[in-house]
Amino acid sequence: MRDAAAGFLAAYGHDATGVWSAPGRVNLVGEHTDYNGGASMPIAIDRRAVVAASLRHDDLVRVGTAFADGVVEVRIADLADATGWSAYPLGVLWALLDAEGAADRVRGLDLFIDSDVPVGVGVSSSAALEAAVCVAAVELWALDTTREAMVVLCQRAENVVAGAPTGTLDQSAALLSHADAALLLDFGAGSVDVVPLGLDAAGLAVLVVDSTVRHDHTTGGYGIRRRECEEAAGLLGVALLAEVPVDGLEDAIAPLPDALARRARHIVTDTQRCLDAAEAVRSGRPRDLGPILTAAHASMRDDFEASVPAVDAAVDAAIAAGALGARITGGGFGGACIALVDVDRADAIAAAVAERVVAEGHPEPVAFAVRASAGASRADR
Ligand code: GAF
Repeated sequence: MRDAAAGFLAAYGHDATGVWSAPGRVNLVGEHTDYNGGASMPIAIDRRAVVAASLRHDDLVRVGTAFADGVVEVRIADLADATGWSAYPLGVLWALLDAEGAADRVRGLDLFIDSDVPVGVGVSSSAALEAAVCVAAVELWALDTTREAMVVLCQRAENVVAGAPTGTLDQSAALLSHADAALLLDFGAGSVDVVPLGLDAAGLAVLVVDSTVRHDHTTGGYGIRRRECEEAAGLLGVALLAEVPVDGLEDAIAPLPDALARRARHIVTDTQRCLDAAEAVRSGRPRDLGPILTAAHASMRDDFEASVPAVDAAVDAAIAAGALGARITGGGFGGACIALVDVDRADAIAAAVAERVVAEGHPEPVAFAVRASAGASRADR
């Protein structure tokens, strides 16, 4: 927060009006289910994007950041033309003003962004940035936009301006999360339930192991999987794959080509795993999350084919070292796995994973523990 405020002062020569922040996320289970009408169970993490911001007296928007040189300047009327990293913050402002019909009655903004959410790891650095900018702009422009509406606006910015065909999982986690709790998101029903986790009380921790293999959802596998899911749904005669019941699943998907059947199986079974995970936690059995995570990894690896060897190696190594369960988290095609561990074993498991993954010829992974944290908020009050 101090760095963002200091960066703002250095860039613009005066203090910001306020500082807002939003978290990255770790998805405990339920992957690629958002755009298929299924379920997910994410936590917001204690790594945040921070934006220092002030209103201007004209129609200019300026945005600077600690992770790129220079300040990008654009008129409010031209926000949708943003490219590169600035497409995320400026795309959010465009989507917000477009939805509120407010482009001709607001003044410009000065923004300075900093973040300790690692990029390309699969912990939603982009949604954190979008959400932080969104809550700042909504407050400075005195708009009535609800958190639920912000989720959709941030997704729209990412889809339209940044060009990544993503769902609403990450933005939901960044904007709606509560400390020490997961969210149970049902994208079919549109419901959001807060599920207290009790991990501290159970002596458990969530470890993120970054494979350092980078992914990019604006290109490649993510969009291909999305199209495969749409094709499978079309062949099965459902609007969204998660409408296929888990009972009788194998018979239902039998007519599909093999790859599409496996995509469908992943979506339906991962949605069921979310319900099982929420039930385990609500019944005071958080350790039972472990096998659910490991089964979810096998599904991402074998049925959805969205894992990579370095992440598979980290998952196997974590389980061999005593993790209760482990799985790739996020969209896949690189990124990180999470491991559910006894807190007093976290360091030893992280070290054992690094040793074995390197011995198997993969890059040295980077491990860090995360805590379930609150969603976007003003940070200087
Ligand atoms: C990425 C996307 F942004 C999300 O919408 C979601 O589909 C996720 O991959 C996979 O669960 O993070």
